[in-house]
Amino acid sequence: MATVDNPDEKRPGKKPEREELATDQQIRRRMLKAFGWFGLASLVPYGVWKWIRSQPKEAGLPKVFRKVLNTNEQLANGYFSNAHLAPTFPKEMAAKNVRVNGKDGLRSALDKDVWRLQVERPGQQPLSISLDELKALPKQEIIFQFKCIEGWSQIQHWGGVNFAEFVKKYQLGKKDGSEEWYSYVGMKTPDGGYYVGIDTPSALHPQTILAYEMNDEPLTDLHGAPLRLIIPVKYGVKNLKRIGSIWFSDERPRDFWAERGYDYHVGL
Ligand SMILES: Nc1nc2c(c(=O)[nH]1)N[C@H]1C(S)=C(S)[C@@H](COP(=O)(O)O)O[C@H]1N2
Ligand SMILES: [Mo]
Repeated sequence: MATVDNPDEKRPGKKPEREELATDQQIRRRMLKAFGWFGLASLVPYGVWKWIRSQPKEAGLPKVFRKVLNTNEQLANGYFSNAHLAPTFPKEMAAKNVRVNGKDGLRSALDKDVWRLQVERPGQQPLSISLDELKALPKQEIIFQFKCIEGWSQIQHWGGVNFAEFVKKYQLGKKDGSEEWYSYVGMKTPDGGYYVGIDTPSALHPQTILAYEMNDEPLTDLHGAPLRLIIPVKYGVKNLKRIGSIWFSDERPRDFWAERGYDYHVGL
């Protein structure tokens, strides 16, 4: 979004609106920026990059990106959020007192010793993954401006596993025996009290992580311990805290705030 660098332009308390989206000129500029592959590639772990690039191509773009060009809604949301990198900041700029917002799905106690990430897979047994297994994957950190649609933003520092790396490691997201991706990822808290749906390209964006640390410490309960989603190309609402389960699907997953009138994609 044009407003990414200047959050003050956002109208506090209002829902994000389509007309904030780009002019033709901005679109052309962003296309250049977006598909300067070399630049983008340098930010993604090499193995993951090779894997995304090796996807079947349509008109010169890996299908997973091309797919989001196909409808206007996704042109407005997934496409740019996928290609555009959120600005990052030096560690010293990260907030020490990190805001807490939203306790849906967090109200019951959680036994972190028995917690495991459930991954539902069509036609297969669910996977059950421990935090230690996730921590064994390469750690990725990000310091970026977290934005809530209620009108506040804050520079925050998170660490965890790159989501695309996780998907690759556990061979998720593609339809059985094919190279075709499911369109969405769904996630919910263990008690089902909060849930989000995310278009696959945004989930595979190089800055999307499954976070288990904030400011170099394990997550606190109110920030989503033991594992939360950090997806800088989306507003706060999509950054689900306390992930219980994850699944890929072509059916648009239920989304807590979309059901309460917000735009489903709420991309930046
Ligand atoms: N489980 C759960 N995750 C959630 C929410 C929530 O209510 N429950 N609120 C969302 C909203 S609106 C925001 S802005 C961020 C806030 O994350 P924070 O509390 O770490 O600042 O969490 C998101 N994830
Ligand atoms: Mo929010």
